[in-house]
Amino acid sequence: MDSASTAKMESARTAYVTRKTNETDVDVSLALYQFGPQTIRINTGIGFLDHMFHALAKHARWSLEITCKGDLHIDDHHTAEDCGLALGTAFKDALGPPAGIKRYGSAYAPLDEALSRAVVDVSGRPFAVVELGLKREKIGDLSCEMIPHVIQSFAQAAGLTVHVDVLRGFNDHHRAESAFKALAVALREALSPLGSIDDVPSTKGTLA
Ligand SMILES: [Mn+2]
Repeated sequence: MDSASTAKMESARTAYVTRKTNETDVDVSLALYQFGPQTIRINTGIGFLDHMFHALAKHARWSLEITCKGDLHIDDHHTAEDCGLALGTAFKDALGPPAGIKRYGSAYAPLDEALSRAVVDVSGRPFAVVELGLKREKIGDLSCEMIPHVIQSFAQAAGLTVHVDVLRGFNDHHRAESAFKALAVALREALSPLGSIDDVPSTKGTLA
């Protein structure tokens, strides 16, 4: 792409989402195509969740800012779920009509002994199968049961079909992180420009 179309792509597919309930107050700012230096600032109040969103943004080549003030005095559930939903909404808003993109993406990402595979379809049909096989109760302050739930919440709000599997790995931190990295790389592929901006990648002629 020449620099004019690069600049156009960078400015076009961005979103700002705020989601406020009695349980959480989330702000998300997302730029899906960041060709220059990325800005990534994540503060959800849950360190390991920040680490996962940071890995996702970094390897998807997004600029992403998330701040959340959630009811962590209860537990991590609302914060983790609502951050996933808000990020998904931002993704959907930023992308707009899913034209001029490859649509499908798949990737493997290792992290030392751990290996994950992610397959995504920017389909407008939310469906998530997430098999992480985590054994610990928590990683840092994030419950392991919430980790697949974050990916499911993101996929649901974003309108993505995702299949994420951790294929092997002993260390749960590595397993989870490799899953987010694989998802990031798969999304980067799925969003890669293909054809013209009027080109809807569907035989049906629409992805809604
Ligand atoms: Mn790590």
